[in-house]
Amino acid sequence: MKKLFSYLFFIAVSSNIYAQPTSSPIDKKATKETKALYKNLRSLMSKGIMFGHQDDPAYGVNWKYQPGRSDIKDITGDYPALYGFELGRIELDHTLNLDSVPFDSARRYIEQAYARGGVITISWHLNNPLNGEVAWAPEPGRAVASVLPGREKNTLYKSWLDKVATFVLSLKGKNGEPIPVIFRPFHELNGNWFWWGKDHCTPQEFEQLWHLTVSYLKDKKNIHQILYAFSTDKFSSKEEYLAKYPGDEWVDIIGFDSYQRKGGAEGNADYIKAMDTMLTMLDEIAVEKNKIPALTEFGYSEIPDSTWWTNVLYKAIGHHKISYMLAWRNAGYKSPTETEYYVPYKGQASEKNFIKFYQMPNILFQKNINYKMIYQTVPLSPSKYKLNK
Ligand code: BMA
Repeated sequence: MKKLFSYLFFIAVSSNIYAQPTSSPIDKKATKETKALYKNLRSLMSKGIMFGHQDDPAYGVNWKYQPGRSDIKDITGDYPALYGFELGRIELDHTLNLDSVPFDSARRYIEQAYARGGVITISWHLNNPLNGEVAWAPEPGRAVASVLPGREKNTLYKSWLDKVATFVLSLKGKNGEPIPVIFRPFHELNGNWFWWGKDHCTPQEFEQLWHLTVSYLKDKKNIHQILYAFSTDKFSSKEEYLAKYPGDEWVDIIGFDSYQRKGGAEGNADYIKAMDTMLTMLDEIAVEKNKIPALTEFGYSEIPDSTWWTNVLYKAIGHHKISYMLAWRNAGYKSPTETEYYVPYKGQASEKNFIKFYQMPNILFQKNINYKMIYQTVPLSPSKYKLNK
């Protein structure tokens, strides 16, 4: 009897949100690799946070398009565990995305990363369908409404989704299987800079836009290799976070984007506090809604603080259970007044400290994962499979 009680107690304490057997992607027809990814994103949370980088294999601060290269690899000898890619301008049939990455190269990088067990997430800074300008040119009250069913830009918007669909469907593993991707459209929706932003549509309109997008890709285009990520910008309450949440049946992953903009001791302390507060709220929402939490974009451009990785970032996130974190792109030189990068390159001030961060046992890179652990179904108990650390 005593044994039975201790067994029941063990079951009770060991069952947590990271191992809920009932949870599965919102797409009931998700491919087997997509289901495995979903499950493993969840179960790996008990080991740590997967580290990701936008456009990592495409370019770095002082280089572009050199096969196999990565700023992270230059420093650590290792690749990230997760990669972000961008589809902006695919809607216009361009061959290069808005950051000049050829879509054909992005496809190749995705295939290579997938073969290593890397996780892929895709953003889409799509143009404003109403005025034909960039994503950052809102038409308050009109642009989101214009693409909804029966409205003037609905057909145009669906033709844009057709192009996204063609790209996603072209992503294949070596046995011809569809490569799973985490699609994160309409991000930072609680800010006002994008045409889908806070004051530019009602919650109902945003919800309709989201539903239209997901059901078009999933049911009309029959794409079953997508996990859908909902991601806001920084937020100050759960109510704010959920103001335009499109519903549990429409979202797999929940996250937010948060950048450090202010330097010095005060800037560091503010960032730690803000991140910690937001991650605590995100953790709670994830438990309540049974969703996978992630830090969908983060960074401190040019990382002027040489100990930022362990003294600021790790302090803010290290004790939180999140599936992954995506550092934004190492664009490098953009103009005489602007340089942009979020992970160090060789010789950058925070390089050594990044290596320390890389060695933290709960920060996961390529060396901590492999194809099997991510894309093949494994027993839910993390102790059943080996991490390399
Ligand atoms: C922004 C900047 C831009 C880029 C855009 C989309 O944060 O990095 O240079 O065009 O993201 O990737």
